[in-house]
Amino acid sequence: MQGKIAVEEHFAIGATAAKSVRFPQHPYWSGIEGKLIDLFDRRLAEMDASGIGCAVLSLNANGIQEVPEAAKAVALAREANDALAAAVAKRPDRFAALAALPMQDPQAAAAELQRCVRDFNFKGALVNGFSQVGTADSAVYYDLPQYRPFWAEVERLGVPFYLHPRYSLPSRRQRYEGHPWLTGSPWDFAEETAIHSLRLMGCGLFDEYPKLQIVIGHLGERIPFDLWRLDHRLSKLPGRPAKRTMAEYFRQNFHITTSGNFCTQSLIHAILTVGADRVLFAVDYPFEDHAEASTWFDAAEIAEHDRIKIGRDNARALFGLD
Ligand code: GRE
Ligand code: ZN
Repeated sequence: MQGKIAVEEHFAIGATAAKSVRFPQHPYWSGIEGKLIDLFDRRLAEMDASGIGCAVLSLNANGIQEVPEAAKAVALAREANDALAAAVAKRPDRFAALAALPMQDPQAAAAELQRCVRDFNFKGALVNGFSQVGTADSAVYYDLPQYRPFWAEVERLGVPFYLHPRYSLPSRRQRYEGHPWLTGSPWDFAEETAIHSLRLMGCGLFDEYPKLQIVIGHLGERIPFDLWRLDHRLSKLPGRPAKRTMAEYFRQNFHITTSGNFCTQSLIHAILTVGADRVLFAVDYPFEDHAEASTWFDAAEIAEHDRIKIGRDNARALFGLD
């Protein structure tokens, strides 16, 4: 399929690039930094070769979220967003942008999103999970009451909020003890992002702001597979603030992307769970390969009209792309 839009595509600035290199000696990881920094050469050539017309760009993880000092987080987010705005201005035909946000300071995060949408025509925000706030060993989630005014502003602006995975804190990983290979992208990323999504659903946020739209990657961070059981078991338990079922929130307030999960069975399950209007194509470059994602997606056994929606039209509508 030509003219695809890919919506979870990462770049880095000097201050964040090296943070994504987990094993510097490993051939896969040693190439990541250069690919994150490059926006126009290799990236555009690979997009051309894979039928990707437009990449919606976002800062690499953990990005701003791992900067405990709020003032530093605010300054770094500004720097990253200014750099991204300058890059997109060079190729507005090929790129769109999601803002990095200093969630350590909810008011500053709302102001930065407002600035990016108003001054740079950014299409929304991408935030890398919980924020470390004040001290490195802290994890603050956005279902907490101090974020309600932030969410009010997101709804008012009418832009989507992409909740992206991040590395969990070593002090909060007891269940992975002795098995470090399970941390990060193979398993923990989805677990972390799923829990954060469920916290947002269960806290009543979408009762207060029913128009909010959250985007999650990796074909739903495992939520679709367990959604029925989640509501089934919750129906027998008291004590959840939200008014409706988790499935209702998931179908009305979430979109799912194919980033880094090129499995046709899971794609079909995602379509059956939220509908073809809420599934979007993404690669997750440079952690994933443009060609591998596109070869899979272009031939996946789904209806052609769904391929056009998922590959392009849903992203156009959700992010307001021309
Ligand atoms: C990411 O998307 O941020 C990411 C990583 C590390 C491995 C895989 C991955 O940071 O998708
Ligand atoms: Zn990603």
